[in-house]
Amino acid sequence: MQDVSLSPEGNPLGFGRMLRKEDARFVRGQGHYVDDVNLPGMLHSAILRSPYAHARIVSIDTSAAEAHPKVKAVVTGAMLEDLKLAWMPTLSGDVVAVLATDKVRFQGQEVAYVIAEDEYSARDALELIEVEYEPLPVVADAKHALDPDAPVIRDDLEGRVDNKIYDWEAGDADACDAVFASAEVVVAQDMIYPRVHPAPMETCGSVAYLDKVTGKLTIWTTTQAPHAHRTIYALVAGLPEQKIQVISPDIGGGFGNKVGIYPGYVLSIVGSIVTGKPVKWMEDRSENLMSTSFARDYHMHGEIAATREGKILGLRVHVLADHGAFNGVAQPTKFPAGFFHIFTGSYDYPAAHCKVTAVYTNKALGGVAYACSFRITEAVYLVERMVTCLADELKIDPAELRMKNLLRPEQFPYLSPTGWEYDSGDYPRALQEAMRIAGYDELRAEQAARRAAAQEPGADPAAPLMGIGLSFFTEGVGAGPRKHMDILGLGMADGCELRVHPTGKAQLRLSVQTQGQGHETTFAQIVSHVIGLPPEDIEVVHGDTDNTPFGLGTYGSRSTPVSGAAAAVAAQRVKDKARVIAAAALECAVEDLEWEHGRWYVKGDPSQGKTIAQIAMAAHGSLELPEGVEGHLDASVVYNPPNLTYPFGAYICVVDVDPQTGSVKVRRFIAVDDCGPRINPMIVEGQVHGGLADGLGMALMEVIAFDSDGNNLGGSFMDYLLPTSMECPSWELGQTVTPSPHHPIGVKGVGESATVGSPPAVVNAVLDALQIRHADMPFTPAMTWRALQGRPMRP
Ligand code: MCN
Ligand code: CUN
Repeated sequence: MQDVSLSPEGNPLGFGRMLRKEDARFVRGQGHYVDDVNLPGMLHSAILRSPYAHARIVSIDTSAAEAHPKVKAVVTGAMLEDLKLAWMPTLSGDVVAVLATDKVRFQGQEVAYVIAEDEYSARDALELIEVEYEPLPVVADAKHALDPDAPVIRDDLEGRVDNKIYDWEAGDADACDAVFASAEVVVAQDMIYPRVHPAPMETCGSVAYLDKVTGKLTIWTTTQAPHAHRTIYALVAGLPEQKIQVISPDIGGGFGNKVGIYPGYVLSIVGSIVTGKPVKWMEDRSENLMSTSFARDYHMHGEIAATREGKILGLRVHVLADHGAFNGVAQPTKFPAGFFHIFTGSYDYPAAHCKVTAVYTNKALGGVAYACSFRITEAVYLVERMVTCLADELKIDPAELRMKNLLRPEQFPYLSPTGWEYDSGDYPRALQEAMRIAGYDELRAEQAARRAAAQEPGADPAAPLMGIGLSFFTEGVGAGPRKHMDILGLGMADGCELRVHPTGKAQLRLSVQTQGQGHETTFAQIVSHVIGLPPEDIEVVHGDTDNTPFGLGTYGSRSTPVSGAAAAVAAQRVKDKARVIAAAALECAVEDLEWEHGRWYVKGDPSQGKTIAQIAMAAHGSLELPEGVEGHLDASVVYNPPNLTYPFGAYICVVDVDPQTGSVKVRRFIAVDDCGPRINPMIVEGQVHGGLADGLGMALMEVIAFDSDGNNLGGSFMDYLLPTSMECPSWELGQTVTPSPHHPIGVKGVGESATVGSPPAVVNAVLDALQIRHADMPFTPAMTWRALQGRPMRP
């Protein structure tokens, strides 16, 4: 594997550092996003949203808005009911209102839709719509959603008498209870993973055009899964699928925010049907923060059992999951709590059980999103907090306790107590590497010296409190296989097509969709790695359902594990076919050919050979090919992954807390990631940097809180704080490389790893500094200060 340094001489063949191909347009401001789509005669639109979290709609008067000179149409839920479009399915089999008809169920819910000549008129006209609401009691706190007197939020669903969505369990409860009953030590801890938001730079939007002559519907939209969206539009609107084209141009970040289908997308289609014109809908920042997929909102009770020496025996957990007013979670159907049941983490013990109770509340829908890996974020936070609490209880160094319990390399493939088969790993090595980079022993010595100094008479009361936090994570990314994993019945496999043109330049068509991850670069590198064409000669096509094969899209860090495997297999097929063609051209037997990167040659006579480009020309020419071999040089693959890939990592965070203000400074952050071989180490590092910033943000700043009336208190960037470079330290990265045994080129996903792994490291560091067993994130200065005073925490 080469790791060619970035150089002006050109790009590496295959794996290695290479500047992103897409940056040529991005750094010139030439990216093309949904809001850059402008069609002749295009109209604009805006959505009226509910100011109440829970209220009956008594009446809606749209007459003044309709009279606005620039308004073309006003749409209400009642009109959609006539079209049978008032409700649509969510990704988890619930239904959600496109426009509210009977009630509004969260603040920010869609109530009416205005289409006008320009965006400003559309927004002005929203203010002319008169809605009479009758406010209802609100469920703002998941802990009270199941109270006997709680109002039933989803009275639209037949036979509903309460707010429970489901109870779901994994693991062996009896075996787990037996272990806990006889364990020497049991530590219990409640913790909340607060509601946070992916907040991509570009908000969500779409431009829809239904051409009434051809019957073709074209939708330019912010989607991480164009093919799945197309199928769902076909099912919802009853339009023929071959007449629907979903185009996802450049996307300014997704982070899970663009997996689902939002009412706004459907409304832009309705707008085009009603007006006969293309209609654009783009939400603003507050709409994005208030109404599109939030993440987490898990209230967890964990219990960990161990021997006095620190051997972990079992872990059990009960989760209260706040799903908001509609169950809109995006995850494989069989797993209502996503992959949360991977919560046993990276350690070796047999007893585990979890129960997840999900409830409706008067909040926006969502539940996954924000680099969630289908809830592995919550799982890793739980186990890494529990292990740290156990270390505190046993007075054992948290690194030592982890080292004692980590799975050993010879245990792989490892079947976890909740049924996951971890593919490969060398965990102790990764933790040792992180401790080496950190200088762990010296850090602990410094901390001890500082603590001792603080006890001296006349010690400086403003001296920072130093904390060291660890986390070790195992991720499972790359969903399917399709037998076990589907979304709304669509199996999780991905297609890929590779065409090598006569002149030896290639085109690779993907079913996944990049939102900043650099697929145009890394997928070209995958093909280059296998067939030896330079990456710049391989054009990656994605994000247009008319021009790419079907597949489930980009989320859960699945692109490289699934679609990347498809690309590698397609390239391998091209290479195999090239061998047959080379044999015909060189008039020798296939077995007599030897491969060197990019070229087949005759064994023993390297001068007699054909490059892939030469073979491509021959494949399209008049060369006589053997029986059964078709001309041209291309391949088409559907890859159904046999298992997830299991990347892992060891993170160490060092913080200094100001005891007088509660402000937390992250002094150092060491991240050792193992995602198998790195296709493009620069891109992997960028993914890790981004994820670490996310994790730091969640641990220290980000939370979408609600008041008791269900008012969203995080609806703008004034209240919903995101980290900037000012809060981030200079990340210190390391790596180990453990290939996946089942992936054709051994790679594992990495896109969400750092977001999954870093929050517990930061939280563990802050609590270590405060010398407190537990307090809930985010550790804003106020929250940290309050924790220091021993006061109860509140958001
Ligand atoms: N890669 C690599 N070597 C590996 C593994 C990955 O070079 N061993 C490269 C990949 O080829 C790809 C990138 O790293 O270019 C991320 O790959 P992967 O882990 O397969 O993740 P996906 O491409 O499926 O991206 C999804 C993931 C998710 S789910 C979220 S959320 C998130 C993340 O990516 N959203 C992002 N990172 C993001 N980065 C940006 N800039 N924008 C987002 O919206
Ligand atoms: Cu869960 S956020 Mo990413 O899978 O798109």
